[in-house]
Amino acid sequence: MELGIIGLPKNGKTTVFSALTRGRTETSRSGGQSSKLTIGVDKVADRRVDTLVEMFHPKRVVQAEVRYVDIPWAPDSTGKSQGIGGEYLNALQRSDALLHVVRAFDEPSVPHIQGSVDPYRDADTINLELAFSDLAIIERRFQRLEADLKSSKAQEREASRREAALLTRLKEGIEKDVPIRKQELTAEDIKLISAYQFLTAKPMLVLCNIGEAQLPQAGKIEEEARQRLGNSRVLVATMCAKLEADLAQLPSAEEEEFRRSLEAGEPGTAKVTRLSYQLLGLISFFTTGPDEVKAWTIREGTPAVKAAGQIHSDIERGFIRAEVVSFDDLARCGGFAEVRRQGRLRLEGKTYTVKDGDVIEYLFNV
Ligand SMILES: Nc1nc2c(ncn2[C@@H]2O[C@H](COP(=O)(O)OP(=O)(O)OP(=O)(O)O)[C@@H](O)[C@H]2O)c(=O)[nH]1
Ligand SMILES: [Mg+2]
Repeated sequence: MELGIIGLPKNGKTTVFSALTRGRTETSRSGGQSSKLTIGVDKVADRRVDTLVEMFHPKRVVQAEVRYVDIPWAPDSTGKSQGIGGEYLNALQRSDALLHVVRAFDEPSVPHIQGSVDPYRDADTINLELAFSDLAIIERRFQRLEADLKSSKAQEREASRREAALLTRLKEGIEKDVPIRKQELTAEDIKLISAYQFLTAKPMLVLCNIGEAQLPQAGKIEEEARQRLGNSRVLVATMCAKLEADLAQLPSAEEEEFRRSLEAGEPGTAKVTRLSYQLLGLISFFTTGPDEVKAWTIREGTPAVKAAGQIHSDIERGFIRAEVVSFDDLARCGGFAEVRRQGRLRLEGKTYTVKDGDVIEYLFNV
């Protein structure tokens, strides 16, 4: 899973990025001085993995990972409706979801480019830029389709006509301020436009970056932001990015102590991962053994045979059955012997829908 961090200049994107990746940067792709994408990885903390490790003492532990891309906002494009271009656009298009940082913190030493702090105005500005970008892509595609419509083959003309009709509908929606993610689309529509990676189609997590002094009001700020910006595909959270970035540098025992004394609540990384999984409809399943305990991330509703393909295409191809126990049952029993004795180990076939927290052993034959 890859999340692209966006937001106006000096809204705290890089601070959020450091908090989420604990300052561990994977790569930094640089194209000129002002344009720079930084990529980092957060290993998803999951208490279930910790329990499995205690139970199996494996040689290796593989946690799930979330990749974050810190995407600087090109300052001169803001408000000029030129749309987003180049590597920024590519990075945004590659993201599974957008992590939209809006500034609620007040800090006189860091003046806001608009002269005042207003998270809703900032959110509108960015959302408008995303809309411009989609409109520009649609416009370019229209030009191509027009040429295709003159094609000699009736079948191609028909396909182009259908696509043009859909794009016209999307365009009219965006112009009425309805992002694509809120428009009604059939599964076929979604397939047809998936290659365009429209930015307003992407699920979004709006992260309201609050100052330390606002921590006591975090709940209230979050609720208001949720009312104004949230829906099923736009989740909203508050985070004190500067504090979280500082806490992320500490050893975990100290971090917990500080967190408690500052009443800083759920760690920012945990909050963002939890909401991103929810936003993208992702769940985790686990494989265990003396060699390795590993967390796998899949979409909700994935059948066992497809989930097997994540591990290895051979297992998907040669699938015989899956032996499944829920994490809760396994933890309660303390090991597979007891799980079997209590009859909690289920034999499941190809079409079994994997549940969050399933511990799976695949039997296969190639
Ligand atoms: N007081 C306070 N300062 C913050 C907070 N978050 C970020 N800052 C400060 O605001 C400044 C800008 O933060 P960055 O994280 O660099 O913001 P950015 O969005 O990455 O900025 P650009 O990359 O320049 O667009 C830095 O000096 C941060 O220390 C916060 O929650 N509270
Ligand atoms: Mg930055």
